[in-house]
Amino acid sequence: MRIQVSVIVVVFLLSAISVDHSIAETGYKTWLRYQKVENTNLLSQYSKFCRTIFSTDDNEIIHSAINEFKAGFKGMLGITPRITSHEIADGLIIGTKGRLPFGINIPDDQYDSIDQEGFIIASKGKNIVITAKSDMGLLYGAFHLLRLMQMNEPVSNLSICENPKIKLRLLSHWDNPGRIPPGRPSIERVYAGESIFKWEELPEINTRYIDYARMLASVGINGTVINNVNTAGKGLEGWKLLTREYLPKLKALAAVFRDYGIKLYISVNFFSPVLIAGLQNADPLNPEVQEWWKNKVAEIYSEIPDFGGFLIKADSEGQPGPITYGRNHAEGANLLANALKPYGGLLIWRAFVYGKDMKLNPDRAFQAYEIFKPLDGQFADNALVQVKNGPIDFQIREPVSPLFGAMPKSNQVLELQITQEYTGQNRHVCYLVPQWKEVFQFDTYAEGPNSTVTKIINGSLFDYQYSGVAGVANIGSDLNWTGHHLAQANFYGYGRLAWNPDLSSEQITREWIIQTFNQNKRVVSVISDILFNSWKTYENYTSPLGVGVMCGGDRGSDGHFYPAPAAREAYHHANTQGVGYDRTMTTGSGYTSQYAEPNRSMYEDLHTCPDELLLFFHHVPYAHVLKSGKTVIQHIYDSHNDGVEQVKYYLKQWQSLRGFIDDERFGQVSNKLKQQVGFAEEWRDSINTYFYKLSGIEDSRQISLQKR
Ligand code: GCV
Repeated sequence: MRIQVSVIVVVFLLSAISVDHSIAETGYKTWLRYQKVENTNLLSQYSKFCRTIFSTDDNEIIHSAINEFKAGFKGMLGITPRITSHEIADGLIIGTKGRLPFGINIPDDQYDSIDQEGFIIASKGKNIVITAKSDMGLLYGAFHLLRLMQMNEPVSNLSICENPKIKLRLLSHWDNPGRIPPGRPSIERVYAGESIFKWEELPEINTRYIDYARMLASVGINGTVINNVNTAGKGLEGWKLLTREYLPKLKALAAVFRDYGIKLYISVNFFSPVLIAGLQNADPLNPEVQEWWKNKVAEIYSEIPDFGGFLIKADSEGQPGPITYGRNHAEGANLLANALKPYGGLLIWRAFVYGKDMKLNPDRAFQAYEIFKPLDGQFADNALVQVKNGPIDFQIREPVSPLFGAMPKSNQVLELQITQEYTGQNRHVCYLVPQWKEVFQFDTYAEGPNSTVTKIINGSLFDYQYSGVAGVANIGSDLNWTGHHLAQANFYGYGRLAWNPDLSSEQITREWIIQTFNQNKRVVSVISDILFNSWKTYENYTSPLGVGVMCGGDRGSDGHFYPAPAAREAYHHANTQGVGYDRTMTTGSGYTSQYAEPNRSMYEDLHTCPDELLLFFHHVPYAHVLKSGKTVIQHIYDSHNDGVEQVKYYLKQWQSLRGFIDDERFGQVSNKLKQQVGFAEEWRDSINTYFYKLSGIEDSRQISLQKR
């Protein structure tokens, strides 16, 4: 542990003081690499305003901004800027409204157009000015300017006004605190080492926490839930975060995050009053229980005045909840929300609830809506309902959850999964930004056309008081943070989309590649090509046409990595005649009824249901002809065969980058891609054999059969 921390410290120090290209590229610096600017025109343009920084604001967030400028200017230009509070003739001026030097005028209507976290960057004579209504706006402005410079954009005539489009931009860790029993990973579903949060050392702070906070703030994340939503059971100890022993540790982390405008949230256990204080029960209507939560929350806020709030998974997958006491989810949520309310804290209640034993529709996809829709309007105004993007569980392809648009009177959070639990973990490239873009753009028709998910979670469609997006983190203690170098793109892309879901995938991807690698045309084109196609490719060789969960077994993994189609019949309903889950109102589970028109009819009708979701909504014979003209069975064979060829092609493409990027990352990604070819072949063989045996229908291209 100590050794690891000191390695990290050394890497950090090197990153702060040197831009020597010979330094090993570990991936630790992510997109905050600040490589030397080679273009001499740009070098001289940038250097003009980077020698002096004017600032009269003095607080920790401003220090973070200035430190970032120092690191950036040193790396990109070899300049250590002078910081002054005296007027300057040419340089960088940073100041909140009213704290700019005499003679620098920013019209009021420009300030009117930004919100509390927004910023203005403007060229004024020989100066560049960053101004905002808050310190956080300045820090976001600083990261924006540094991004432009890393992208080698001209900065001579700037006039930028930016606001985040979504209020709550959260990261959700599934890290298990406490002493983890042998064999139990310190993070659930992260494939990049152990948790970065070292509970035994806290409140001692290590440098990695600071770099973590920089990384989050650089993409605009403003809240982090540091522990797993599974807080008890099987050796999990997350519930202990509410004990007194942990408060100084939480306080120390909150202080690091505060300097970067990031609020601390924790996941809590519904039975905390019983587990921690030995109360008889945790019934939300028991005054003793209510009092316990109030006192507990008061204790937290006395130490962490800007504490964000609680996230909770209740009555789901073994986690306790209000149902034990005959109370519903809203009653459970309001118990905690009421305790948090006096301090401005938020309570985020997850809607990931399903089960066989709840007298619900047997279709798992049906259940969250069935439970939560009737509770709309009953949640406290500082409570938010957090809904996964799809109705099952972060599959490679699912329809958007019908709960979006169905709860106009309940604040909502969209939950996305950055960590690739079902999408290749740290061994397959699977870039999820294009998938998330589709989710954001999905039209729910809740209030007629153009009722997109974006408008729901930016709060505008239903005028939510609070709303946001949460990404399940893919960060661990590996030096490159995410296990696979290319998985950093998912983290970056998540943050950028949370800031502005309207950014194009192309822009985000280009930004990430140039900052993380370099701007050589071949590098940009090859890596974009691989990233952009990787989602579809993974879908091709694992589970096309919306067929659903196909993985299983443990094989030393976690059951969500290797193919096991026979074990997942409950999800795909394959038999000798056909495949797919009938979720229609006419003959199936009736799930299609949960969508507003025209989505309901579109999914209900076999002929209008999009092919990529066909098997999610319909059970069809193998000979059913798709819109492409192919039969379902031939599509299954072909997509699996093609998927493997696509991965082989990525490997070839990647190998053309030798010498264009650093050897370390080149070699490590090459190895990952070689392994990915093997895994893809295994998926292809397993799935194609499974369907051949079931259907008895030959592959007309004879490819799969020759392989067997
Ligand atoms: C944190 C899935 C995952 C679990 C996860 C759960 C959830 O079931 O496999 O690891 O638990 O979702 O989102 O709560």
